[in-house]
Amino acid sequence: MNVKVVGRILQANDRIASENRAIFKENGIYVLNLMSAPGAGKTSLLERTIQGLNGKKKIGVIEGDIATHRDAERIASLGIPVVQINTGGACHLDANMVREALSELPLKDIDMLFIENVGNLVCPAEFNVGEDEKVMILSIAEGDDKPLKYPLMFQESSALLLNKIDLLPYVDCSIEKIRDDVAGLNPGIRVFEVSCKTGAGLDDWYNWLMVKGCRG
Ligand SMILES: Nc1nc2c(ncn2[C@@H]2O[C@H](COP(=O)(O)OP(=O)(O)O)[C@@H](O)[C@H]2O)c(=O)[nH]1
Ligand SMILES: [Mg+2]
Repeated sequence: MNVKVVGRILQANDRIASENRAIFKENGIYVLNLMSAPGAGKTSLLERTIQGLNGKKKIGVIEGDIATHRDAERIASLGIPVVQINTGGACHLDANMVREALSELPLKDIDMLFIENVGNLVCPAEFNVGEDEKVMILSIAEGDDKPLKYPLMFQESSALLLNKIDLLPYVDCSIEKIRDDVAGLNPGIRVFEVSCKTGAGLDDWYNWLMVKGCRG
């Protein structure tokens, strides 16, 4: 019985996600669903990326959090159109929440939309919201056992940013182990080693985005 109920929820979500996808296509918007555990660096990456792309793409942002408008305020201070969704307890964004946020964004003036999902290593990967790509951040401070313990998100993502590499001297984390395990789960995934604090490694990420965004 439970299985049927969950099946129906996911089907309904997928239907709305397809409608979102049609809206994105109609407006020529390339969409990334950014996922990670809380604190891995999603908002920091967005701040860096907005500056790094330096107006080459017109960026919009949807912020998902259980509570507060703090992340939206960080993005708005950079002059970027942003909508905050507060899920009020839900551990992920779904397609319907994103649909409602779209009416608050100037869609005609956006060509790359980042959706910062709720911090959680499991649920966000189960709900499509109409994105072109799922992108994941794992900070090296979270430990190198995470890909095997939380495989779905790594399997669903087209890119993985290993963030906080400036902390490598201070934490026990093998980047080689992460790379090997992730390659086993998802051979096609693109891995970037970055620091949103120092800016290291981010140029490759910006280039990847520009290539993807032009195709999308
Ligand atoms: N040392 C270090 N700290 C970082 C880096 N990226 C983000 N942080 C810090 O990690 C914390 C969480 O970052 P935030 O972007 O808010 O993560 P989010 O919860 O995934 O959006 C903040 O205190 C950031 O300053 C990094 O590359 N290196
Ligand atoms: Mg955030």
